[in-house]
Amino acid sequence: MKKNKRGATAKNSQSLKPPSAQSSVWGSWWFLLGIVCVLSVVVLLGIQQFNVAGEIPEIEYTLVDEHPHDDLAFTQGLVFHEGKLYESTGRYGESTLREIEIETGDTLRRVDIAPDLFAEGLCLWNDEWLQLTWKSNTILHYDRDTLEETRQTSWDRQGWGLTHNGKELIISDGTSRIFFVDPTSNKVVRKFDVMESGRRRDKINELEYIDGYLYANVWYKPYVLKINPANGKVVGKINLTGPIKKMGLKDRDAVCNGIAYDPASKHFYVTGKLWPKVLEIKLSR
Ligand SMILES: [Ca+2]
Repeated sequence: MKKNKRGATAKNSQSLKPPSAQSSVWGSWWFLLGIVCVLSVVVLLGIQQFNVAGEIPEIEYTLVDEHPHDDLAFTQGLVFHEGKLYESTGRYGESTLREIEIETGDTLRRVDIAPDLFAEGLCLWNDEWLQLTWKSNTILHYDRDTLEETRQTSWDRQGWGLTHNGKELIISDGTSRIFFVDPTSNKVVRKFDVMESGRRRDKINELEYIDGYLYANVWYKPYVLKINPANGKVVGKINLTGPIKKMGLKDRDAVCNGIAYDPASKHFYVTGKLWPKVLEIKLSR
């Protein structure tokens, strides 16, 4: 029998293996299982790391003060100049340019705009206020001191947000695209797409250029983006969800759309369409 069993080694070798050989087979399985587990952990950690790298860091801020704001103002642009706020409000038949006293929210001066124009972004360029219009391919120009309309120039896209970097006008048109524009010809000098975690971020709205960065509202989003103007990448986000909730806004259109900056105090003034308040905030960095 012994001999016969040994003679059948080719077919029954498994059962005839000594215990040490069988345990080495099981050992191989455990070894393979171990490798699979280690690889899984490595892959999971990699995915987690990718997510962390892809997240846009929130910029911490302090709410310094809150000021009254006309809750009928459909804010499209906001600028700080010599201790006052200048605001562009939109909608057909309601569009205005306003000079606002910050502490009271009172409108000190107001220019009513032709009812067929829907006003949008606002900036102060040298001795002129420039005000975009939404779909009229028109930029309105006003005397800086008297607020009298002096002329109109053309812009061949939709107008949403407007600011400048001291050299070029910077315009958003409701897409992810930002246009750097020669202020004498209104010709596009360069452009980029705003990129958030590797994806295009569209509906870029009100703008403000501050200390080498572009800050932007996004239509229907409760935050301000901080954008690197060299490449369009979003590098930070000011989350206004907390103060917005406290205001108890009811209107769906009451969204963030005003960014102004006082370079002396380094305070931001942020508001939105139909908001009852202008928030004065200071960033922690
Ligand atoms: Ca602005």
